[in-house]
Amino acid sequence: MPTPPVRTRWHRLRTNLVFLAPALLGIAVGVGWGWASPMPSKRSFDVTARQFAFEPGILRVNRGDRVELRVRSPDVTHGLYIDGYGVDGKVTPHGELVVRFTADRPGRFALRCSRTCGVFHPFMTGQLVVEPNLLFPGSVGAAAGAAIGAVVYAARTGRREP
Ligand SMILES: [Cu+2]
Repeated sequence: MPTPPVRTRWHRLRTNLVFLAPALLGIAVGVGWGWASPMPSKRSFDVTARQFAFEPGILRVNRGDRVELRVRSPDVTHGLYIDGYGVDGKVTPHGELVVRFTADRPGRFALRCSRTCGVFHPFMTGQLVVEPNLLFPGSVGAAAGAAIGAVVYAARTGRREP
């Protein structure tokens, strides 16, 4: 019976590769898919616009999210302008401005007050951060890749053994 240990080790390595290669490929495909078509979700923010800041000052969303901003002002009239998204609106004292848009472009975009609201008006800024959203599709891809690897492995061993 010729069963050298070298062959066993090679077989184990090859088994790992059968699992690992599709899993890595799955991650790559998942991340690529994440760039192309992120899973959208709805994100709502209550934003206070006051002299001379937005609260919260940084809004973090994932690419593809449907974003809803409910902006209120406790003092004077302010505006909300978002660079790169063509969003511009006015919020009157104790009024509410509702802005809806889809965060379809990843990156960092400046929020600015677009109505002169006092001496420090030019400093009334914030930031919209749109993350590329790669983690979820990447993990789905890895799971799918590992499943494919398991099926391939089962098919190969099933064929070899009588
Ligand atoms: Cu302002």
